Amino acid sequence: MSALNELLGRLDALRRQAEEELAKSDTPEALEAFRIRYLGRSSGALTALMRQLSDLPQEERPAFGKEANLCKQRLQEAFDRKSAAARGPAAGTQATTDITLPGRTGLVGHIHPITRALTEIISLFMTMGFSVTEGPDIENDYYNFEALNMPPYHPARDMHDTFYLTDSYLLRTHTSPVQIRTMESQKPPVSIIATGRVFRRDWDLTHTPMFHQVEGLLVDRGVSMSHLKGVLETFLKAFFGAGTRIRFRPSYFPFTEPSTEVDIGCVFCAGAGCRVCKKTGWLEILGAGMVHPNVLKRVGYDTDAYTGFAFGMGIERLSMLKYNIDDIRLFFENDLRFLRQ
Ligand code: 2NL
Repeated sequence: MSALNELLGRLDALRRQAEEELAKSDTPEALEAFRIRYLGRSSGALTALMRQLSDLPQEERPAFGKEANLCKQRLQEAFDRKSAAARGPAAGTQATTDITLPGRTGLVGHIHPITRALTEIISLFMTMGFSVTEGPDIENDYYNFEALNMPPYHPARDMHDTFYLTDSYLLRTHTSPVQIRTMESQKPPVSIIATGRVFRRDWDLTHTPMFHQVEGLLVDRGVSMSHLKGVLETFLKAFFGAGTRIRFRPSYFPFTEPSTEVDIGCVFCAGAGCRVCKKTGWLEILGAGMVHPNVLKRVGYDTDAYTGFAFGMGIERLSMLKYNIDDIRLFFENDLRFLRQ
Protein backbone atom coordinates (compact mmCIF):
# COMPACT_ATOMS: atom_id res chain seq x y z
CA MET A 1 0.00 0.00 0.00
CA SER A 2 1.34 3.44 -0.90
CA ALA A 3 2.04 5.92 1.85
CA LEU A 4 -0.71 8.16 0.45
CA ASN A 5 -3.34 5.42 0.53
CA GLU A 6 -2.28 4.44 3.99
CA LEU A 7 -2.74 8.02 5.23
CA LEU A 8 -6.05 8.46 3.42
CA GLY A 9 -7.27 5.24 5.10
CA ARG A 10 -6.30 6.56 8.52
CA LEU A 11 -8.02 9.86 7.73
CA ASP A 12 -11.19 8.03 6.79
CA ALA A 13 -11.09 5.92 9.96
CA LEU A 14 -10.56 9.05 12.06
CA ARG A 15 -13.54 10.78 10.36
CA ARG A 16 -15.85 7.83 11.10
CA GLN A 17 -14.69 7.65 14.70
CA ALA A 18 -15.20 11.40 15.13
CA GLU A 19 -18.68 11.30 13.62
CA GLU A 20 -19.70 8.47 15.92
CA GLU A 21 -18.39 10.27 18.95
CA LEU A 22 -20.01 13.56 17.96
CA ALA A 23 -23.36 11.80 17.66
CA LYS A 24 -23.02 10.67 21.27
CA SER A 25 -21.85 14.04 22.63
CA ASP A 26 -24.98 15.66 23.95
CA THR A 27 -23.79 17.85 26.79
CA PRO A 28 -21.70 21.02 26.50
CA GLU A 29 -18.94 19.20 28.44
CA ALA A 30 -18.89 16.23 26.07
CA LEU A 31 -18.87 18.60 23.09
CA GLU A 32 -15.92 20.57 24.45
CA ALA A 33 -14.00 17.30 25.05
CA PHE A 34 -14.81 16.30 21.45
CA ARG A 35 -13.56 19.62 20.13
CA ILE A 36 -10.24 19.36 21.96
CA ARG A 37 -9.75 15.73 20.97
CA TYR A 38 -10.44 16.06 17.25
CA LEU A 39 -10.37 19.68 16.22
CA GLY A 40 -7.86 21.13 18.71
CA ARG A 41 -5.19 23.15 16.89
CA SER A 42 -2.17 21.88 18.80
CA SER A 43 -3.07 18.41 20.10
CA GLY A 44 -6.15 17.39 18.10
CA ALA A 45 -6.13 14.06 16.27
CA LEU A 46 -6.74 15.72 12.91
CA THR A 47 -3.88 18.13 13.39
CA ALA A 48 -1.62 15.21 14.30
CA LEU A 49 -2.61 13.36 11.15
CA MET A 50 -2.08 16.45 9.00
CA ARG A 51 1.45 16.79 10.36
CA GLN A 52 2.22 13.44 8.69
CA LEU A 53 1.98 15.30 5.39
CA SER A 54 5.71 15.79 5.56
CA ASP A 55 6.23 11.99 5.40
CA LEU A 56 4.74 11.90 1.92
CA PRO A 57 6.60 12.37 -1.30
CA GLN A 58 6.37 15.93 -2.59
CA GLU A 59 3.96 15.12 -5.46
CA GLU A 60 1.44 13.34 -3.20
CA ARG A 61 1.16 16.06 -0.59
CA PRO A 62 -1.50 18.25 -2.30
CA ALA A 63 -3.91 15.31 -2.73
CA PHE A 64 -3.74 14.39 0.93
CA GLY A 65 -3.79 18.03 2.08
CA LYS A 66 -6.96 18.63 0.14
CA GLU A 67 -8.71 15.57 1.62
CA ALA A 68 -7.57 16.38 5.16
CA ASN A 69 -8.78 19.98 4.94
CA LEU A 70 -12.12 18.90 3.57
CA CYS A 71 -12.50 16.39 6.40
CA LYS A 72 -11.63 19.00 9.01
CA GLN A 73 -14.06 21.48 7.52
CA ARG A 74 -16.89 18.92 7.53
CA LEU A 75 -16.25 17.92 11.12
CA GLN A 76 -16.08 21.56 12.19
CA GLU A 77 -19.44 22.28 10.55
CA ALA A 78 -21.08 19.23 12.13
CA PHE A 79 -19.64 20.24 15.49
CA ASP A 80 -20.91 23.84 15.13
CA ARG A 81 -24.44 22.68 14.32
CA LYS A 82 -24.48 20.31 17.25
CA SER A 83 -23.17 22.87 19.76
CA ALA A 84 -25.68 25.47 18.60
CA ALA A 85 -28.47 22.96 19.23
CA ALA A 86 -27.02 21.91 22.60
CA ARG A 87 -26.77 25.50 23.82
CA GLY A 88 -30.52 25.76 23.44
CA PRO A 89 -32.70 27.13 20.67
CA ALA A 90 -32.35 30.69 21.96
CA ALA A 91 -28.61 30.55 21.17
CA GLY A 92 -29.28 29.32 17.65
CA THR A 93 -29.49 31.27 14.44
CA GLN A 94 -32.39 33.63 13.71
CA ALA A 95 -34.17 30.89 11.82
CA THR A 96 -34.38 28.73 14.94
CA THR A 97 -37.65 28.70 16.85
CA ASP A 98 -37.22 29.66 20.48
CA ILE A 99 -39.53 27.27 22.28
CA THR A 100 -38.67 28.87 25.63
CA LEU A 101 -40.55 32.09 24.76
CA PRO A 102 -44.14 32.41 26.04
CA GLY A 103 -46.64 31.34 23.39
CA ARG A 104 -48.64 33.87 21.37
CA THR A 105 -52.32 33.12 21.90
CA GLY A 106 -54.81 33.82 19.12
CA LEU A 107 -57.74 36.16 19.75
CA VAL A 108 -60.81 34.18 20.74
CA GLY A 109 -64.10 35.42 19.33
CA HIS A 110 -67.25 35.81 21.42
CA ILE A 111 -70.94 35.47 20.79
CA HIS A 112 -72.55 38.92 21.05
CA PRO A 113 -74.82 39.09 24.14
CA ILE A 114 -77.83 39.84 21.90
CA THR A 115 -77.15 36.76 19.77
CA ARG A 116 -76.70 34.71 22.93
CA ALA A 117 -80.02 35.82 24.39
CA LEU A 118 -81.79 35.42 21.03
CA THR A 119 -80.43 31.89 20.54
CA GLU A 120 -81.61 30.85 23.98
CA ILE A 121 -85.05 32.44 23.53
CA ILE A 122 -85.51 30.72 20.15
CA SER A 123 -84.48 27.35 21.54
CA LEU A 124 -86.88 27.64 24.51
CA PHE A 125 -89.86 28.44 22.29
CA MET A 126 -88.94 25.71 19.81
CA THR A 127 -89.02 23.27 22.74
CA MET A 128 -92.62 24.38 23.29
CA GLY A 129 -93.48 23.71 19.65
CA PHE A 130 -93.19 27.21 18.13
CA SER A 131 -91.67 27.71 14.66
CA VAL A 132 -89.31 30.60 13.93
CA THR A 133 -90.21 33.10 11.19
CA GLU A 134 -88.58 36.22 9.74
CA GLY A 135 -89.63 39.02 7.42
CA PRO A 136 -88.46 42.25 5.73
CA ASP A 137 -87.18 45.29 7.69
CA ILE A 138 -88.98 47.59 5.24
CA GLU A 139 -92.74 47.39 5.44
CA ASN A 140 -95.75 49.30 4.27
CA ASP A 141 -98.37 51.03 6.32
CA TYR A 142 -100.86 48.22 5.99
CA TYR A 143 -98.74 45.45 7.54
CA ASN A 144 -97.10 47.60 10.19
CA PHE A 145 -100.27 49.45 11.36
CA GLU A 146 -103.58 48.94 9.58
CA ALA A 147 -103.65 45.12 9.84
CA LEU A 148 -102.85 45.47 13.55
CA ASN A 149 -105.95 47.47 14.31
CA MET A 150 -104.18 50.82 14.14
CA PRO A 151 -106.23 53.03 11.82
CA PRO A 152 -104.71 56.06 10.02
CA TYR A 153 -105.33 58.49 12.89
CA HIS A 154 -103.60 56.24 15.45
CA PRO A 155 -100.95 58.13 17.51
CA ALA A 156 -98.37 55.29 17.12
CA ARG A 157 -98.05 56.30 13.45
CA ASP A 158 -96.68 59.68 14.47
CA MET A 159 -93.56 60.84 12.62
CA HIS A 160 -91.95 61.13 16.04
CA ASP A 161 -92.04 57.37 16.51
CA THR A 162 -91.72 55.94 13.00
CA PHE A 163 -88.98 56.18 10.36
CA TYR A 164 -90.82 56.82 7.09
CA LEU A 165 -88.83 56.08 3.92
CA THR A 166 -91.56 57.36 1.55
CA ASP A 167 -95.27 58.09 1.95
CA SER A 168 -96.02 54.39 1.78
CA TYR A 169 -92.84 52.68 3.01
CA LEU A 170 -91.38 52.66 6.51
CA LEU A 171 -88.97 50.77 8.76
CA ARG A 172 -91.08 48.30 10.73
CA THR A 173 -91.63 49.37 14.35
CA HIS A 174 -92.28 45.80 15.51
CA THR A 175 -92.11 42.26 14.09
CA SER A 176 -95.91 41.90 14.04
CA PRO A 177 -96.07 42.30 10.21
CA VAL A 178 -94.27 38.93 9.95
CA GLN A 179 -97.09 37.30 11.91
CA ILE A 180 -99.77 39.01 9.82
CA ARG A 181 -98.13 37.67 6.63
CA THR A 182 -97.92 34.18 8.16
CA MET A 183 -101.62 34.21 9.07
CA GLU A 184 -102.51 35.43 5.57
CA SER A 185 -100.77 32.44 4.03
CA GLN A 186 -101.54 29.77 6.59
CA LYS A 187 -104.71 28.40 8.17
CA PRO A 188 -104.88 27.87 11.95
CA PRO A 189 -103.49 26.29 14.04
CA VAL A 190 -100.53 28.70 13.97
CA SER A 191 -97.77 28.79 16.56
CA ILE A 192 -94.80 30.94 15.59
CA ILE A 193 -92.27 33.36 16.95
CA ALA A 194 -90.98 36.21 14.79
CA THR A 195 -87.55 37.66 15.49
CA GLY A 196 -85.60 40.54 14.02
CA ARG A 197 -84.60 44.19 14.01
CA VAL A 198 -87.17 46.87 14.61
CA PHE A 199 -86.83 50.66 14.37
CA ARG A 200 -88.16 53.54 16.41
CA ARG A 201 -87.12 57.17 16.74
CA ASP A 202 -85.64 56.92 20.22
CA TRP A 203 -82.12 57.37 21.60
CA ASP A 204 -81.34 57.43 25.32
CA LEU A 205 -80.18 55.24 28.24
CA THR A 206 -82.87 52.63 27.66
CA HIS A 207 -83.79 53.19 23.97
CA THR A 208 -81.88 52.84 20.69
CA PRO A 209 -83.29 53.67 17.21
CA MET A 210 -82.83 50.00 16.26
CA PHE A 211 -83.41 47.11 18.61
CA HIS A 212 -84.29 43.42 18.40
CA GLN A 213 -87.68 41.94 19.12
CA VAL A 214 -89.17 38.53 19.61
CA GLU A 215 -92.90 38.26 19.16
CA GLY A 216 -94.99 35.14 19.60
CA LEU A 217 -98.36 34.15 18.21
CA LEU A 218 -100.55 31.13 18.85
CA VAL A 219 -103.96 30.75 17.20
CA ASP A 220 -106.13 27.67 17.55
CA ARG A 221 -109.54 26.54 18.77
CA GLY A 222 -110.14 27.24 22.47
CA VAL A 223 -106.97 29.25 23.13
CA SER A 224 -107.35 31.31 26.31
CA MET A 225 -105.48 33.67 28.59
CA SER A 226 -104.43 30.71 30.78
CA HIS A 227 -102.50 29.21 27.85
CA LEU A 228 -100.73 32.54 27.47
CA LYS A 229 -99.89 32.54 31.18
CA GLY A 230 -98.58 28.97 31.04
CA VAL A 231 -96.32 29.59 28.02
CA LEU A 232 -94.91 32.85 29.38
CA GLU A 233 -94.32 31.44 32.88
CA THR A 234 -92.53 28.43 31.41
CA PHE A 235 -90.39 30.70 29.26
CA LEU A 236 -89.52 33.23 31.98
CA LYS A 237 -88.62 30.59 34.57
CA ALA A 238 -86.41 28.78 32.05
CA PHE A 239 -84.70 32.02 30.95
CA PHE A 240 -84.26 33.80 34.30
CA GLY A 241 -84.30 30.83 36.72
CA ALA A 242 -86.88 28.55 38.32
CA GLY A 243 -87.30 30.86 41.32
CA THR A 244 -88.34 33.86 39.20
CA ARG A 245 -91.47 35.62 40.50
CA ILE A 246 -93.93 36.69 37.79
CA ARG A 247 -96.92 39.04 37.78
CA PHE A 248 -99.44 40.04 35.11
CA ARG A 249 -100.75 43.63 35.09
CA PRO A 250 -103.67 44.82 32.97
CA SER A 251 -102.54 47.01 30.07
CA TYR A 252 -103.54 48.24 26.63
CA PHE A 253 -102.37 47.50 23.08
CA PRO A 254 -104.49 48.24 19.99
CA PHE A 255 -103.87 44.72 18.62
CA THR A 256 -104.78 42.70 21.74
CA GLU A 257 -107.85 42.57 23.97
CA PRO A 258 -107.51 42.00 26.85
CA SER A 259 -103.90 43.13 27.11
CA THR A 260 -101.36 42.59 29.83
CA GLU A 261 -97.85 43.60 30.78
CA VAL A 262 -95.68 41.02 32.50
CA ASP A 263 -93.19 41.79 35.26
CA ILE A 264 -90.57 39.62 36.93
CA GLY A 265 -89.23 40.07 40.46
CA CYS A 266 -86.21 42.41 40.21
CA VAL A 267 -83.12 40.33 39.36
CA PHE A 268 -80.86 42.89 41.03
CA CYS A 269 -82.45 43.36 44.46
CA ALA A 270 -84.70 40.27 44.67
CA GLY A 271 -87.68 42.53 45.29
CA ALA A 272 -86.20 44.71 48.02
CA GLY A 273 -86.27 47.81 45.81
CA CYS A 274 -83.26 49.34 44.00
CA ARG A 275 -82.25 51.89 41.37
CA VAL A 276 -82.97 49.54 38.42
CA CYS A 277 -86.54 48.62 39.48
CA LYS A 278 -87.12 52.18 40.76
CA LYS A 279 -87.83 50.80 44.26
CA THR A 280 -90.84 48.79 43.05
CA GLY A 281 -89.15 45.35 43.29
CA TRP A 282 -90.53 44.51 39.81
CA LEU A 283 -89.17 44.76 36.26
CA GLU A 284 -91.41 45.06 33.20
CA ILE A 285 -90.31 42.37 30.79
CA LEU A 286 -92.91 41.92 28.04
CA GLY A 287 -96.31 42.83 26.68
CA ALA A 288 -98.99 40.35 25.67
CA GLY A 289 -102.67 39.68 25.28
CA MET A 290 -105.42 37.89 23.36
CA VAL A 291 -105.24 38.78 19.66
CA HIS A 292 -107.90 41.41 18.88
CA PRO A 293 -110.79 39.92 16.84
CA ASN A 294 -110.34 42.74 14.29
CA VAL A 295 -106.82 41.43 13.58
CA LEU A 296 -108.02 37.84 13.11
CA LYS A 297 -110.94 38.94 10.92
CA ARG A 298 -108.67 40.96 8.62
CA VAL A 299 -106.53 37.92 7.80
CA GLY A 300 -109.69 35.92 7.11
CA TYR A 301 -109.80 33.80 10.25
CA ASP A 302 -113.18 32.72 11.65
CA THR A 303 -113.37 34.43 15.04
CA ASP A 304 -116.24 32.21 16.16
CA ALA A 305 -113.98 29.18 15.84
CA TYR A 306 -110.55 30.58 16.66
CA THR A 307 -108.88 32.66 19.33
CA GLY A 308 -105.21 33.42 19.84
CA PHE A 309 -102.67 34.96 22.13
CA ALA A 310 -99.68 37.10 21.22
CA PHE A 311 -96.72 38.59 23.07
CA GLY A 312 -93.72 40.79 22.33
CA MET A 313 -90.45 41.58 24.05
CA GLY A 314 -87.22 43.47 23.44
CA ILE A 315 -84.16 41.22 23.33
CA GLU A 316 -81.81 43.98 24.49
CA ARG A 317 -83.80 44.36 27.68
CA LEU A 318 -83.80 40.63 28.39
CA SER A 319 -80.09 40.37 27.65
CA MET A 320 -79.33 43.38 29.90
CA LEU A 321 -81.20 41.83 32.81
CA LYS A 322 -79.71 38.39 32.31
CA TYR A 323 -76.08 39.46 31.79
CA ASN A 324 -76.17 42.47 34.10
CA ILE A 325 -75.57 45.18 31.46
CA ASP A 326 -76.60 48.66 32.63
CA ASP A 327 -76.58 50.74 29.41
CA ILE A 328 -78.33 49.61 26.20
CA ARG A 329 -75.92 51.67 24.07
CA LEU A 330 -73.07 49.27 24.98
CA PHE A 331 -74.63 46.69 22.63
CA PHE A 332 -74.08 48.84 19.57
CA GLU A 333 -70.75 50.56 20.22
CA ASN A 334 -68.80 47.33 19.57
CA ASP A 335 -66.23 48.30 22.18
CA LEU A 336 -63.97 45.23 22.37
CA ARG A 337 -63.60 45.63 26.14
CA PHE A 338 -67.37 45.07 26.39
CA LEU A 339 -67.57 42.29 23.81
CA ARG A 340 -64.72 40.32 25.41
CA GLN A 341 -66.38 40.07 28.81
C1 2NL B 1 -94.09 44.91 23.67
C2 2NL B 1 -95.44 44.41 23.39
C3 2NL B 1 -96.71 43.00 21.96
C4 2NL B 1 -97.98 41.79 20.36
C5 2NL B 1 -96.81 42.43 20.74
C6 2NL B 1 -99.13 40.95 18.36
C7 2NL B 1 -98.95 40.51 17.09
C8 2NL B 1 -100.08 40.20 16.34
C9 2NL B 1 -101.31 40.31 16.86
C10 2NL B 1 -101.42 40.76 18.15
CL1 2NL B 1 -99.88 39.68 14.74
N1 2NL B 1 -100.34 41.06 18.88
N2 2NL B 1 -98.04 41.25 19.09
C11 2NL B 1 -99.01 41.68 21.27
C12 2NL B 1 -98.88 42.26 22.52
C13 2NL B 1 -97.72 42.94 22.88
O1 2NL B 1 -95.51 43.63 22.26
O2 2NL B 1 -93.87 45.49 24.68
N3 2NL B 1 -93.18 44.72 22.74
C14 2NL B 1 -91.81 45.15 22.92
